[in-house]
Amino acid sequence: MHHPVDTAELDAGLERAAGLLRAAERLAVLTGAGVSAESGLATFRGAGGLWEGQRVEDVATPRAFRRDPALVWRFYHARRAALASVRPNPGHLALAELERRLGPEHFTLITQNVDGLHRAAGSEHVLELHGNLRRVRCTGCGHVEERPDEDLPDLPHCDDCRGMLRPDIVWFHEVLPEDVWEAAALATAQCDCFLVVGTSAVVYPAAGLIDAARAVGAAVIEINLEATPATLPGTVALRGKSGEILPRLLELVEQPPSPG
Ligand code: BJW
Ligand code: ZN
Repeated sequence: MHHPVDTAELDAGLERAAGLLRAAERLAVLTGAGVSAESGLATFRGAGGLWEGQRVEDVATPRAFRRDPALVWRFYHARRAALASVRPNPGHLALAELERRLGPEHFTLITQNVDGLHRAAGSEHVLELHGNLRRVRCTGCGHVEERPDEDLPDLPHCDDCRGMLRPDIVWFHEVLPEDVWEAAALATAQCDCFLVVGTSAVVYPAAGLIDAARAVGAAVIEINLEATPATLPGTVALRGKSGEILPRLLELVEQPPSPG
């Protein structure tokens, strides 16, 4: 249940955000695990998160993989299996529609997510900063390939060189794919409006894009259940579920501005 004051605040925030989006020449969007929560995928941090009761260093670093690849693969086999049954939610779909409305030259979707749901929803200009769960990469020869929707052996190996395969995911202490990162930094430097959705905004360099957007004078809109380090003064903060807020925002953007 919404408190009436919260409802009024959200309505006012939505109007402001819609005005910014209508006026925007170039929009960049940064998404995180929260945008997929309503599809049934767990977020990382917080209660019920993927990392609750699990030390991040034990599963999401190159060192963890060297020490115990089977343990790391178990974590990823479970995540890959979960993908088989998930579908994009209204939040993903609203972002895809926004791209169609603004046109690909005016819209860049930067995601930290590895679930592929933005593309499944129809978004085309998607920059995946942290890789993709459906791909594997050979630790021997570097060969990357799509291996979706299939059971991999517990410890999969490369057909070419017999090297061990790993998920094509960016772990802590690893650099982001350079071309993807540069495209994201460029889209951010060129945007006049930056929309942040469902991320705790604590993982760098991704979270640094929000600061970079502010530095070039872009308006920042944040959709999240709660405040984050990205919620600086001047941020248009829309509190609630992205699967509910994004469709409402899209609807307002499509309407002519209300008088007054
Ligand atoms: C909803 C919702 C709903 C829920 N609607 N909202 C100190 C300072 C600065 C940097 C560092 C530092 N110490 C170390 C670093 C570097 C490190 C880092 O940033 N660490 C910080 C945590 C401190 N970064 C790195 O290591 C990066 N690489 C790097 O820096 O390279 C340079 C370098 C190389 C070599 C030597 C030296 C330097 C790489 C980072 C890669 C991160 N990858 C991960 C794991 C992938 C593995 C996997 O998927 O299994 O990517 S981390 C994990 O966090 C994952 C996510 O993409 C990422 C971000 O999480 P996200 O998406 O924000 O999720 P949550 O769960 O945190 O938040 C969900 C949010 O949604 C919450 O706010 C909810 O409220 C909200 N929400 N439901 C709307 N329905
Ligand atoms: Zn190989």
